[in-house]
Amino acid sequence: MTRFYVTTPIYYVNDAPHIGHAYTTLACDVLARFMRLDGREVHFLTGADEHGQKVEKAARDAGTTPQEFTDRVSRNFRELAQQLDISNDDFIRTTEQRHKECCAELWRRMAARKAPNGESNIYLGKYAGWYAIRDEAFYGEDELTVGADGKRRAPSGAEVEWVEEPSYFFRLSAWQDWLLDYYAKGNAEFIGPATRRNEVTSFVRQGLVDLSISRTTFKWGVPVPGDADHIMYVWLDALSNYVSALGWPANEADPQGLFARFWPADLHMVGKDIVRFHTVYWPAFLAAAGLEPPRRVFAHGWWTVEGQKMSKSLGNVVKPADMIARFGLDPVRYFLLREVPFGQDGDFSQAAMVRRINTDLANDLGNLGQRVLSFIQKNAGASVPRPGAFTPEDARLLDAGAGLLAQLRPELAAAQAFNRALEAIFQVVAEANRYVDVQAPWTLRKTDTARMETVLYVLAETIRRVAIVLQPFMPSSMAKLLDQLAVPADARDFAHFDARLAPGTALPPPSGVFPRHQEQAG
Ligand code: ME8
Repeated sequence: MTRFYVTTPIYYVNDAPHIGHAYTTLACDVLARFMRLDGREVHFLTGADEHGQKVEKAARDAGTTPQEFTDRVSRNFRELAQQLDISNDDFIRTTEQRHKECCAELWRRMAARKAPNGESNIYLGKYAGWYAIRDEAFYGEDELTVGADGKRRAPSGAEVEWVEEPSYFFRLSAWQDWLLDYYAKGNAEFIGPATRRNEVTSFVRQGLVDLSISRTTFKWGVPVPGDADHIMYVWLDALSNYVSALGWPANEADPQGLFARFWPADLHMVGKDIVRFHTVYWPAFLAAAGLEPPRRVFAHGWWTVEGQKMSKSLGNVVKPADMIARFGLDPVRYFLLREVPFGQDGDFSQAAMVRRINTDLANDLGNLGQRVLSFIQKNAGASVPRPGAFTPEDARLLDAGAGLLAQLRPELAAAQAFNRALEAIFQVVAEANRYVDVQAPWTLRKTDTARMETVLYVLAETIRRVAIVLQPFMPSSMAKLLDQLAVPADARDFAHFDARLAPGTALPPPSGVFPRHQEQAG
């Protein structure tokens, strides 16, 4: 497989971007960058979810029209991508014409085809039930709890309201066996991690009810083809972004078009809150329309902040821009993906962040680079040292570096285990630090300069490999480190991973890549 299509959820624009949104987008960015360096043709999509009752209400509260409101606030998410140095190829907004046309066609195709039980996929009925605007989701009575205030709430904590209106339904109930079959048949990797796969499978096994897919009591959405009294359910609208951004249906017949090249998606990255929409509704919608389902959906865990749920009312929402201003972009990128096993929940704390930055980045990696490069600068002619024969210790460290890429490919491409990938890289960094101490080039300088050159070469070569594989995580710091090793810009991809540093190449004066973080008082 030479192509790779990865997507983030499209975020609700009424919310201010926070560290949770940054997390998902960042994880996708690391994968996109990794795959590009690995020679794959990548399409990386993110965007904004702009329709629905929640956004309509937020616009009203802001005293403006939904269009003016979404034009303004969707910029926050574009800016988030820029602040985080995200390498997305496209940014889709569901209010764009290309998207609305796609939704309408998807609806028409679903309506034109039969469900597996021979009945039509879409039928007109009446919805009477509970709806949570915050989640933009319907709930059954049995899923709700009644609080001390007498209000009914969804499992997410969102308040629900009673809704009764004419509605088109999607015959989800008829897709149950097809879905279970799809999860099982050679698609064990469709839902990750495995705990989520089990949850979703047992949810579907319990039986699916038909899904209301249109609303009549508000206007902010895509009109249902042939019945302008209805607008499409915002999740049907939103999920379609993954194909509308590829130019479907306009380019369906074009073998060179984005759709032919990139669909089905290799990975929809989402948070665990929206796994059901992506692993139950979305593949069923696609199959109903005669399109292929995505290859994989990975649902990561949830960040709390200093032990608490992030919320506007608690005033503890962590803004990525503030963290970047305080700690620097690459340390933030590193911390988020290193701290918590990907897929599990995590707690964001400033103390943990400072610890990671000072230990892993400043002490371990930063110091290694700075020590070795300034030693070469002063004592080895400011150029890549000339190695002699390698000892078993040299070979062991060189092999550890050389083995990294083969370790990372399955961790990232198959398992999305960012923390394990980083752990593997930092094990090599730790070995390199031990090697410097044991080999003591500062002693060799006085006793055996030929051996000193070999030791420095082994170290420089190890730093080169570490920097190459860390590029997807910390692009600008690793560019700086590779500059200091005089690695040409066109020799930084994985095809050049095994190309050794050329002895004698002049090296520029080094400068520290990761300063220690000193907490400011107050
Ligand atoms: O659900 N920890 O948009 P949304 C980790 N528009 N991740 C978090 C997080 C946290 N505390 N908070 C948010 C929607 N996220 C729909 C999606 S897709 C077709 C439509 C991340 O703005 C996580 O990825 O509520 C979660 O799934 C997503 O933001 C929800 O974003």
